[in-house]
Amino acid sequence: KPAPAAERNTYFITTAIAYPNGQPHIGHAYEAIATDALARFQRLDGKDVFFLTGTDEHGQKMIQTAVAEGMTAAELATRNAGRFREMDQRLNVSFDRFIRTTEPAHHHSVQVVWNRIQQNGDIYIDAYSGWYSVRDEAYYAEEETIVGEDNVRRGPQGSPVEWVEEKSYFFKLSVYQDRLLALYENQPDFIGPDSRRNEVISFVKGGLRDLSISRTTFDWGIKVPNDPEHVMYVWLDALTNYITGVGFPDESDSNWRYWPADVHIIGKDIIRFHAVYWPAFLMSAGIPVQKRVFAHGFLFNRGEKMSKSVGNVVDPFNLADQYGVDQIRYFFLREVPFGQDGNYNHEAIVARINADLANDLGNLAQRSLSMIAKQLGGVLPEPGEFTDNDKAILSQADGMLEASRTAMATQQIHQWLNAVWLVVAEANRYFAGEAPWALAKTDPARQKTVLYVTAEVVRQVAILTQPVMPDASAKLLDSLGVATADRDFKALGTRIKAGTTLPAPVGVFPRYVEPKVDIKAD
Ligand code: ME8
Repeated sequence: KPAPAAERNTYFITTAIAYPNGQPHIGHAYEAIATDALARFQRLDGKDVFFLTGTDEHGQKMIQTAVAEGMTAAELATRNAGRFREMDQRLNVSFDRFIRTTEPAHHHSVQVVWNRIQQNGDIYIDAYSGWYSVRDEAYYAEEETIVGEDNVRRGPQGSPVEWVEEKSYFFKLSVYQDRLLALYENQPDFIGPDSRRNEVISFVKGGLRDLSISRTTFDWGIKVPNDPEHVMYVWLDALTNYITGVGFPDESDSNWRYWPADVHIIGKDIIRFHAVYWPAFLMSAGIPVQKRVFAHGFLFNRGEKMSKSVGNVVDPFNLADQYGVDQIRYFFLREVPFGQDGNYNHEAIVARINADLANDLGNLAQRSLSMIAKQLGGVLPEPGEFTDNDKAILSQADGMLEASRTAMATQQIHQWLNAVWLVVAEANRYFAGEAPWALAKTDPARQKTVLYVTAEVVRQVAILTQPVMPDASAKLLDSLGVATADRDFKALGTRIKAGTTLPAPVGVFPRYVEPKVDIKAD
């Protein structure tokens, strides 16, 4: 039995595992970036972090696409899983393990889960007849579907459903209703944000039907033990990745110490699977349930201009090429309150890059560091006695860590960035008010103090922005002469070292300039 988190100091965080039936899109990129920022934050804060991501490769949707593309499901999965991994690498996503549900170890893990659920008396055989959405890989009750004007019956997410009738094993989900409600009651932070929690509670209160957990009309999946005519329902298979990824069923695996997961980061469309089915499966199999599920919102590209003028920038690789990796990471996490839907367009991205990064943070760093380079021989000056203004800005900088921790403990990523940029704005006011450029002649000692204080605030900001902009923050810390060992959050409790010779300052946050369009004369 794993020790409580307080003793363990572990932090296990996951993304959903994507269906590799197509190329990764901006929604996948968003989830990967956000989860990465959360993982990096906890690592810098001294936690022993395990970050799991991967691909969900079985199910009917995969076969349908494979057939349409004239390849096998296995070939399709392999081709696209590689692309998802490349996307993570391109976006600087620091996963510890990339799991594919076609791995033999995962097949074994899911079969062990099945056997345990069966031994617990929660599986019976019957026939399913009802609605199924291949796009969502979900069964829906009749009353959850509606027939639209186009005469197509659709599920609650708007995807078409089809009638399915086949022999199937069932999981006794109905008997878990009270235990699930007790879980939500006793662990009030089990589901975030609150709006999703309420949605789940009312779904469960409405009564749970037993869940069909096997299919017999296709064979692309994990075989049911002792009944190879059946493959398991893809969601039972997929959800189990979260424990396979840390060693299950080998509970002596050193990674098993990470379970239960601290948080599963997912999109709002799959909350039911994570907050209802998954804990019920775990309870039945006698495995501790995860601590929390957090559902982010959906991204929409509303700016018509974006796709027309600059091509298909919805592709995450193109976005990274056009704007820069750190820039898009910053944009999405700052712009969209985590947990809510968000819009993005070219103008909004450019505005964030130029205002927040180039102007506010970039100029502050560039102006103070180039003054140190040009007027103080590139040596970080020794400060004199601090004035009230110095003390005020330093104490605001010192307050960022707690504000950030509080925000990140509940995945309020945007609030962490807000807290940091409030200090950046304040530091710009401080810098402008103290006017160190004018002090070179009138009061050189005071100029040194102001530049020291500014460099210290920039150091703290750069340490705290590493989770969102790993490369740019590292460059900033390089230009401040901060050693690699002094870049975690513990180093926020110290002050920057005076007397260090700094490297020549380099611009870290270029302004976004519209590419020139050639206008042909003819
Ligand atoms: O759901 N904006 O896979 P998936 C934001 N295999 N997030 C989005 C999005 C958008 N426009 N579109 C999708 C699956 N997502 C299952 C998960 S987990 C055991 C199995 C999110 O490829 C979506 O909400 O359809 C989900 O969290 C993730 O991308 C993968 O979606």
